[in-house]
Amino acid sequence: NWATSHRGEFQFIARLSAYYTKSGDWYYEPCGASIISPVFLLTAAHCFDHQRAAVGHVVPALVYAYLNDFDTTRPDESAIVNASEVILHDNYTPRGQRTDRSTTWQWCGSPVRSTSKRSASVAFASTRPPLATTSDMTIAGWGKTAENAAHMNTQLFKSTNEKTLSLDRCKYDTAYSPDEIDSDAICASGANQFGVQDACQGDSGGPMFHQKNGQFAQTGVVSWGRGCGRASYPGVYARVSKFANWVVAKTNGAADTC
Ligand code: 4AZ
Repeated sequence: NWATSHRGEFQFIARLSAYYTKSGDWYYEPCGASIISPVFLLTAAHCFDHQRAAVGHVVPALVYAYLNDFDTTRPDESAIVNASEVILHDNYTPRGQRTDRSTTWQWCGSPVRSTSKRSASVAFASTRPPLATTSDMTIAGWGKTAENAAHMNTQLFKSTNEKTLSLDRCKYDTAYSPDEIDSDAICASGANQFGVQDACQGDSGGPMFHQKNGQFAQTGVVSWGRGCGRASYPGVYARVSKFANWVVAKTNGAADTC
């Protein structure tokens, strides 16, 4: 069920604010993220689509993360960090290049290196496999709670009992066409007797996770889906186990140096 979390329940979740200019106007793109080391956040590459220059890297000057945030109207100013580096996965293809499948290429996570050590005081989400030891996952974010909602939430919401689907089930037992779902994706459905709980716009980049031995382990990164909460279209997440080695390679050795 979608429900408000309580302050401090998921200390490894951060909220991203990315500001960018287009045709002289300023825009702002909200996303979720997870804290995976003292200085790295993991999020979805497509959160940086608009900042991706023709040469293929982003300008991180105006990327902020609110660590362990809860109420967006009352942020902890001391827990705001500025990204010093944004690392996009090489296999990531920005949306817009294939207009008919505009949302199917959003699955690669990107760690954001923070310039602050502030996050060392909060919990980390493990991205090491084995991860999907249970199909009972939780997602959390500030995104819309329904496809037709007008606004994002000001408080961090959570949906528990998200069930992961096998790759074959997602390919063949949903309304997606099989070639939309590749092995780097993991689908999850939050259908229950109350309806369907699903990630939605604004949740992108945030974690799908479960708790194991008192530790949060992250299995997915909110990526895309056809609409939100449609019974035949489960949420699609980046499959973290497929990127765990990449995350380690990109973050090792820099974890203690800001
Ligand atoms: C989005 O637009 C988005 N139902 C994220 C997740 C889902 C749909 C849309 C999954 O960021």
